[in-house]
Amino acid sequence: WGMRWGQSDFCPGADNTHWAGSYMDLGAVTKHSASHAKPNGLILQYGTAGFRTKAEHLDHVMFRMGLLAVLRSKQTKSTIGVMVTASHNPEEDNGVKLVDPLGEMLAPSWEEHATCLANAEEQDIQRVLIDISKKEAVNLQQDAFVVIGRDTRPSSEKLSQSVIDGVTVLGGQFHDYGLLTTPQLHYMVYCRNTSGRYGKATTEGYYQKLSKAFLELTKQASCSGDEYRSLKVDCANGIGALKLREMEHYFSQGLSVQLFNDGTKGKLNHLCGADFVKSHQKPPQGMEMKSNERCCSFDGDADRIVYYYHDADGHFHLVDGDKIATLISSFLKELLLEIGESLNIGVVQTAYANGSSTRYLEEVMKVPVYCTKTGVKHLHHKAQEFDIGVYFEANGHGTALFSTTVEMKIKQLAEELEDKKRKAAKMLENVIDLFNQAAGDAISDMLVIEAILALKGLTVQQWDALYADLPNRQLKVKVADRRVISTTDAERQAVTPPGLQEAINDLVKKYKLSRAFVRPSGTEDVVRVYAEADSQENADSLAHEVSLAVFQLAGGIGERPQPCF
Ligand code: NG1
Ligand code: ZN
Repeated sequence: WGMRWGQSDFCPGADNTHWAGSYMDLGAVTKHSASHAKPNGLILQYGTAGFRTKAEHLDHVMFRMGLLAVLRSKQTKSTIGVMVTASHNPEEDNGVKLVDPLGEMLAPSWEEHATCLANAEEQDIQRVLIDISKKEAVNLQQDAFVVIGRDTRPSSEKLSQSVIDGVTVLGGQFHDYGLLTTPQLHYMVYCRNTSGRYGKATTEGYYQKLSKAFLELTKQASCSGDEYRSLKVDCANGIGALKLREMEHYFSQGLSVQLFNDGTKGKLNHLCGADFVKSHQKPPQGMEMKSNERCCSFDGDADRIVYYYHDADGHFHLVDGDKIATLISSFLKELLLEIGESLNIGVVQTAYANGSSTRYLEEVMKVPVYCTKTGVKHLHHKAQEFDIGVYFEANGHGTALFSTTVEMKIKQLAEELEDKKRKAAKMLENVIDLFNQAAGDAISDMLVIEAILALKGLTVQQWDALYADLPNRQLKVKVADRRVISTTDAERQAVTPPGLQEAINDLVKKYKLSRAFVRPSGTEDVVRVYAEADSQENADSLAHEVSLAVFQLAGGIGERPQPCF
């Protein structure tokens, strides 16, 4: 829920100072904590992407997340990750999230501990640490290991030092990877906790694993010499630029990338990056686009990607996360058909998925589609239920997960089957290696997409033509307290405030092929409004009318929403 000012709800805890004091140097914690003091009255919540707010308010949170990471590491007897980033948010913001042992988002009960610890007053810190240790049966004698990564924000280096301070004061060991994309940090954590089976826990290991799989795949593409493949990449002036530059020569035989917004001039996420392109539905500044050229944008920490192009008439076409999911799942489905194994495949989306994509997946491709709440942890979790689970948010955050059974089966089949099937099984083996199964990853997704396009001989226009997106619009409304809006049915229905859902229903009825929903953002202090309809004009007007209903019924503040299109 981002940031509030006021009094924090007190997190209870018995006084066990004596017991814990023999394993934690609580005196040192208190002393160090004082140099990472919490601004008076500031209350933050561990939201869908950890803590996020203005960088200047985060020093105490970083220190405390260092402490928490040590406890989580002791409890899971595994390496825990801490990533310092605010993704697509403005450069002045920052954030922090913890990464669990298999590269996943932090478990929900620990999100609560994180919130509690972040909001504790100075004199309560010892007690909160002890309380968490007791509740979670943390063996304080256990060793702890934490790995840390950060994005390119000016504030990130100092903030990651505060994390390290927290880790060391509780006696934890650490490795600071320095600058990393968010998905690279997830990868490192996953590698370290699977004794290297997933890969080597270095950037070099990451580059090699992905590039090898990519080159194995693309060398099978039966395209002629004219198909020297190239792609323009808008790096949002972020970490993606640095890492793609480092990696580029590992895969350049299969793909040449041209980097824009590489951070040498522009400001992070400013008028560029995946979030800008998706929400404004226009190209980023600083990119030279020729007609029909394939282009893509990363976000500020390189865990999202969207594609786009200008057609011959100069019209802009966005190829978003939904179309990426469609391309990937149809490719995987075809491979499975060739291999002849009845493995189940499912696609996971959120309410933001374009209605056309859901219809196409279900009706044309006959792939089961599931809808979860916004936030990758929900999608990731659902995707784990399938042999092959493909999940994407419309904004371009997603990946594919393969169950251990699938991985083992495919490895076996790649050795055994007759020629054609073996080839398909080998291909799937490489596809599995190319995906970052710990988190959505712009670099990995980009290589997957490029490999599929090459193998299928598809242009970006042909890919885009799979189905036509329904025109849609996303808006934000400012309200006094966005918690007055609660939702159900994977956020597609508003339960409170009273009358809001009825109002939305009535508005939706006025338009054709229409749908609309509202939900409180988990990363910004706003209510998000989404609408789609048969034309852009209608989608815009429906979104505007729903915004007005939110403003009236959910305590809007500031100026009334204006029709701005
Ligand atoms: P919120 O602010 O809760 O809508 C946004 C994105 C999510 C997810 C998170 C984390 C939209 C509509 N929402 O969440 O999909 O990516 O940020 O970064 O794109
Ligand atoms: Zn991101």
